Amino acid sequence: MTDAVRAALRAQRIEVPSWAYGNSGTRFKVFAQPGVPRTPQEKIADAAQVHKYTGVAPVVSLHIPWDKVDDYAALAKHAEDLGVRIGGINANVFQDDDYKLGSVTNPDPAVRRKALDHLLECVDIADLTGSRDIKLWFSDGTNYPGQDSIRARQDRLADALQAVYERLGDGQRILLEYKLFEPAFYTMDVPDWGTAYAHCLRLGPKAQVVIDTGHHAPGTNIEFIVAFLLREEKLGAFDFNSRFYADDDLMVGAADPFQLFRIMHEIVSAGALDASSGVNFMLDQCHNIEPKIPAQIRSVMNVQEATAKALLVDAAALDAAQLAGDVLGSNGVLMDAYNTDVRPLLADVRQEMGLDPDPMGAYARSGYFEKIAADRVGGQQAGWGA
Ligand code: LRH
Ligand code: MN
Ligand code: MN
Repeated sequence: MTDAVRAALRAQRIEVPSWAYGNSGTRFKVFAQPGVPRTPQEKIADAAQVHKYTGVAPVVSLHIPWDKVDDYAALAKHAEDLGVRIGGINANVFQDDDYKLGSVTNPDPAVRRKALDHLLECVDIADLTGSRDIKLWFSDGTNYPGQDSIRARQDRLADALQAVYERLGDGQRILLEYKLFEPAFYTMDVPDWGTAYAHCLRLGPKAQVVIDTGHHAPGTNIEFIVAFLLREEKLGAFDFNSRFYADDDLMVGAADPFQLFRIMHEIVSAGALDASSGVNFMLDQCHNIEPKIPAQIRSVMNVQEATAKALLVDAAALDAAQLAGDVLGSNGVLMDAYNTDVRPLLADVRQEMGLDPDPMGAYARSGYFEKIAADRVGGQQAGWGA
């Protein structure tokens, strides 16, 4: 039992976002931090630090054009030289003036063409970086009743998705992300998992849904969505983060570690933790006021802790209690696992992996922060408040 848990923890993989290392903030203020990366290459170098001290975060997502470079194959090589690789390519059709009324659902065909060209460019980039995932999130929607046809916008969305789907190479897939609101406040064109699921179902097996944990109405039962999509083989990935109110993009496991455990329990009990399941565990966070590399390390550790607890659930006892209709017994099995202190186990697993048992301390002692703070002047903004 413990051997299997340890092996699963050693094999776990978490993908970090390049944009977590840049300066970020809210629409009120972006706070500049010392040592922040000036280039995509430096963002990847920072991400490599997270992997160096956790051993389970060897993949970095890019966001285009935030991470635009002339030579993507060279960027992939740079990542490899640092011991990591490039993961998902995140499209960005939300920050140009042209997209005021939408991107792929815009009533103007010229704007739709521009947006689709960008999505196709992201597939080209994925070819160069060897990436499997093309991740699509659309800020498209409307603010006022009557502003545009809800149905026509769905048609335009479906057309764009179909064109991207047809361009996918072997082994590539579309990951479609939904969001309840923001920036649009009346309708979003992909507001929820049901809409994303329906589009992915029509497209085919190479289209799956992304669950960004911050993109739901308060109180939404996210683990139900996880269980449902897994059953339909339509769960492609997570964008992990925490929220107290809306799309807060705080550190995963900070606001509600119990929710994270419940999500990981669904993953573990469906056998979907392993990379072969195709579920990609990504972080999508912004560290507006806290130092960024340690915040990413902490986030990875939070996911590991929730995973370790989920792996400790006594599946046989849970099964027996559930089949016996033992409500309190089955809940008790789950809570026993959740209330276990897994930090000593994880410290041990890290030592088995040849790592320092204390990733936060090891990074702080490494001197990396002092070095980047001295070397890097004029760090980049992450993009927009993400
Ligand atoms: C949208 C979102 C999406 C973007 C990211 C920066 O709120 O979650 O994943 O790509 O933020
Ligand atoms: Mn997201
Ligand atoms: Mn978001």
